[in-house]
Amino acid sequence: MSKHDTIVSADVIVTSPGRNFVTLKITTAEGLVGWGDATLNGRELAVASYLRDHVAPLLIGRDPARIEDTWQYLYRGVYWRRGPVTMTSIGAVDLALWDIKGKATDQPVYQLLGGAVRDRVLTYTHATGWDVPQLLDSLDAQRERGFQAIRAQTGVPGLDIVYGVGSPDAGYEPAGRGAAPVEEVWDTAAYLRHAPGALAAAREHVGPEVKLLHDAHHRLTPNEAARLGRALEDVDLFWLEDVTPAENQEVLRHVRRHTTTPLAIGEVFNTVWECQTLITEQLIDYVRTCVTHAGGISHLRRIAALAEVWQVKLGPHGPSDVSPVALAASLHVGLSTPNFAIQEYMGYEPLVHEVFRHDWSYADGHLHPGDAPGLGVEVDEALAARYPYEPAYLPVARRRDGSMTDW
Ligand code: CS2
Ligand code: MG
Repeated sequence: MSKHDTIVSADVIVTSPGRNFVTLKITTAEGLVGWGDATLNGRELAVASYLRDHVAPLLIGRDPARIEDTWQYLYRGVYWRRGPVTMTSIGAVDLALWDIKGKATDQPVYQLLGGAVRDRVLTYTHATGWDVPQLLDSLDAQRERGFQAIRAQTGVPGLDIVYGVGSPDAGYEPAGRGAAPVEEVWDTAAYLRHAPGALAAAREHVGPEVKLLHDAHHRLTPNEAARLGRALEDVDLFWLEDVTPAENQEVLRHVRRHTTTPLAIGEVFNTVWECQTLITEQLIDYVRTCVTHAGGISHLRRIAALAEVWQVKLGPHGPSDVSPVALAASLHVGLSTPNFAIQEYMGYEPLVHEVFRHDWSYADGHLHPGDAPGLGVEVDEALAARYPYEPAYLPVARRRDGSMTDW
């Protein structure tokens, strides 16, 4: 890329090869193409419009090499800063520009981030079951695939639908297709009666070495979270995730006072400022911010840098509802960031791998971004065009009395 290269187009591709993905394509005058993931599960079209209507026109003519200046321009220039739509849009631009810079220098992005600090990135995947026997079978299946770290989620007696539990033979996709969210019934008391026993059975089954994780998915009060964390201490979890909605980060002080079970929070956070108290007061052990939803590689590295000062590690969100472009970007950060601990990897349906042809690879419980220039993902636009967007929403949850709670 010469010093005179400029951005000549920024196009948004919405495709649905089994589920909706939003991808930003930035092209330069010298023919370089960069890809950025802009998928926000359940609000995909909001990000597509933000990019098409308010960001793309501002990118034309800009220097693609000026990644940080573009980040600052889009973050400070919007005035109405932060939030998932804005930060996902900025994240998509950031990923695409890092992709371009890698291609222009013929380097995988991790080399531009300081080079590898490890040989491969530890990953975890999901095991799930409507009951404990099904969960144990799912744990066995994931261990046979080589995973050393596995998240365990089960159904709860008395509840028809529970977060994280899908059909045993298909991946779990939380967003239901249709014009409105599915409404689920949630019962915290039933969950707290069931979870400790189910997870203790999982630990008994897999033995002491497998890293077990569990996601409470924002549903507990601080004291309920403290009780659950204490009840799980003998299960020796790698982490207990999203124990409570963390808009009020100070409530984690209560949880922290009562349990040493490691805590992970952050997948719904979009900037370092939302993680600041959690990190600087060491209220968490792992920060979960996702490269797509937290402003891209440039901002995820800022979060990592703050976390490193306070001995907090990164465990980025990596569900099937961010694209293989996002996973690639997260792995380039993971390979080059000292306090990066683990990458979530739910896997993708075969068609998704055809639409997003990637250089990253999985083996023996670890991932590697590959050494292709840039992020190492190319989008098959013709194939993507065959799968138009389909309305899909994440569920909502109500208590048994009908009042809304957190899904
Ligand atoms: C979950 C996600 O992977 C996780 O930790 O919290 O599955 C989350 O529910 C989805 O990404 C929401 O779209
Ligand atoms: Mg989660």
